[in-house]
Amino acid sequence: MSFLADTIAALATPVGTSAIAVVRASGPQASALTRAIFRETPPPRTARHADYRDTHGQLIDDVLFTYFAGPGSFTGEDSLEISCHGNPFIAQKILEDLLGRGCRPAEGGEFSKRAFLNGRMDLSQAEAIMDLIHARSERALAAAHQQLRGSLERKMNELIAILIGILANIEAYIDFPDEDLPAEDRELISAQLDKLLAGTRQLLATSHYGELLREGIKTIIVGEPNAGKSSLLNRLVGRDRALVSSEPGTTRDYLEERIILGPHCLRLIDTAGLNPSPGTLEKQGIDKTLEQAEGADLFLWVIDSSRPTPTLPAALAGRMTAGNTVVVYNKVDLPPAVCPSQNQNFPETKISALHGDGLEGLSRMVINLAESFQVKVGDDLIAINARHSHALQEARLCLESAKAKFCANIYSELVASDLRGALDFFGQISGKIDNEKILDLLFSKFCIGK
Ligand SMILES: Nc1nc2c(ncn2[C@@H]2O[C@H](COP(=O)(O)OP(=O)(O)OP(=O)(O)O)[C@@H](O)[C@H]2O)c(=O)[nH]1
Ligand SMILES: [Mg+2]
Repeated sequence: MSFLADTIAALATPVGTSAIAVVRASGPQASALTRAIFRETPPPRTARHADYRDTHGQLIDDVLFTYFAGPGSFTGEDSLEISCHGNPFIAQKILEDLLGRGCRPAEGGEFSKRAFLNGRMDLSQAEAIMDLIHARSERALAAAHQQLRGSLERKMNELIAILIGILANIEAYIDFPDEDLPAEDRELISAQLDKLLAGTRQLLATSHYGELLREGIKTIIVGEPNAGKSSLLNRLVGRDRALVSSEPGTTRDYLEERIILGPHCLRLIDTAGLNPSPGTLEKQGIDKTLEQAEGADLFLWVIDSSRPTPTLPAALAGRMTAGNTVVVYNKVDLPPAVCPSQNQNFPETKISALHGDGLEGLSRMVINLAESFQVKVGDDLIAINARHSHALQEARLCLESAKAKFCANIYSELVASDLRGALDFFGQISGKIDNEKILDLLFSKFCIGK
């Protein structure tokens, strides 16, 4: 493949001033390059300290370099990694020198793409590398590590093995149309189809959790004006992010901040207070609150405990359940009004956003709710992404259609054709099908040098 005949080079660390910067090259010329620049090819995976001189003998920097021999390297090819001082000017000079010696600039994700093409990892593992780089929380990191170590790949292989077993069984009878499948085979195939569907649905059920891990749990702070919503946001964020004032209706437009709570990442959203008789501008703010509530995963309902308890608009209340809401009685430093419990089922807690009391209890409750969003597949923490979800939904449709046809005793050819469709969609997840488009789309999302 001519694509792999090139030796590619790129900066592997962000552009900017730092202690060190890493430039790397990968491809058939890596070994010759190492010898040409450093006058030796040391044993693989052994760091060496040396001067880096350009082709004119001009010193660029003293560097640490490591040579990696294919096929046991990250990309599966011979590679060279050079750690220089973290001055973007130095890193650029080294990169330019490598290009001058015959390397080509790497495209975004090209190192990982080569790792995939050289069979060093499947597509789900390549994606896990991207998840690893972008993980914002401990849990997201754990899921990325598990995927990188093949949790999703193993599950998919399991499903693919069952599917191929059924296909083999059915296709054996296609060549003999006069023969019916024996009753015991029909029962077995039916049970295996159910198992496949259950496995597919189980993976699909992790899709939303995957989104929460990658984007953060969308947590919306709601309540009546002046309840202390912005004060709570500021407490949780740890700085004065939102305007706070004794005047009701301070927050008009919603604002969002990411925070880490225990092992979770939250997209915390402060909203306009729900005033039952708002002015025009306030009304617009409230509409935005309701809009935000539509896609919210978690609600913090802030109530001013020194005032009579308000009720929530029905549109909002309809989205809130004991499984996604914490009722936060705020201003407990003030004498309490007589307010009955809002809902026996909602977890409740008391805080003073002004003085910072009760925040640990609130955090614990939020973490508990966030924990309950996690979906496990066996012992593995699997959280599929949008691409996997799309392929699995298509596979599920094929399997459902196959099952319906099989039960209705429709020609085996049609059942087999649906099953082959499902196999193709399953194959998309590992990338073990020939589809350039998927590859280009996926790896173009990586950064240069990865
Ligand atoms: N005593 C006391 N006052 C508080 C507490 N929390 C907030 N306040 C005060 O209540 C007032 C309103 O606080 P905000 O945080 O602006 O309330 P909000 O819910 O964001 O209000 P809107 O944006 O208008 O909907 C301010 O004067 C805060 O200082 C609390 O725990 N105790
Ligand atoms: Mg506010």
